[in-house]
Amino acid sequence: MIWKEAAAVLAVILVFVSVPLLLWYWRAVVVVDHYPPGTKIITLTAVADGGYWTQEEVLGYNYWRGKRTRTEEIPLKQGDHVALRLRSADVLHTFAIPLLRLGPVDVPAGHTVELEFDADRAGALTFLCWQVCSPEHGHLRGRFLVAAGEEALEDAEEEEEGW
Ligand SMILES: [Cu+2]
Repeated sequence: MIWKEAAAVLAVILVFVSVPLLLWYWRAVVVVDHYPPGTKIITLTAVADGGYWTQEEVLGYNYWRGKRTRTEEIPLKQGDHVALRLRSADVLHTFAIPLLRLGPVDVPAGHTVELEFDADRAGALTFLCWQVCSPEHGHLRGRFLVAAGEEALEDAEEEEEGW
């Protein structure tokens, strides 16, 4: 009898340990591996209540709890290949980077929408929610700040010399 109980306890412990481990493995290995090496992976979650995008994790149980950091500026380097993993914490949002003619793509709650782009040009790239999702819809925006890469600077210098 005691063996059966011990086996049951062991099974429960195994589940409690292996489920988080599998989740960690999924996120740290499987997700990262499916992008080209060197890809910058950025997760953005849209929140209608307050109207913001955040890089922090928003889950069902912590939606109403605490304040998350509004992501307004994301630094990038010129030449970065970026993989966005877009989520919604609540209603249907839509994501777009107008300057790159990227999107709008629907970001339904409960899904992770993948979107990749190359930060070819230095400067600011505004990203925003494309549809009126909530009274605070207008605040659902931010910018990628693409810093000029060294190669780009060298190219520019060469061009100048050529003149
Ligand atoms: Cu919106």
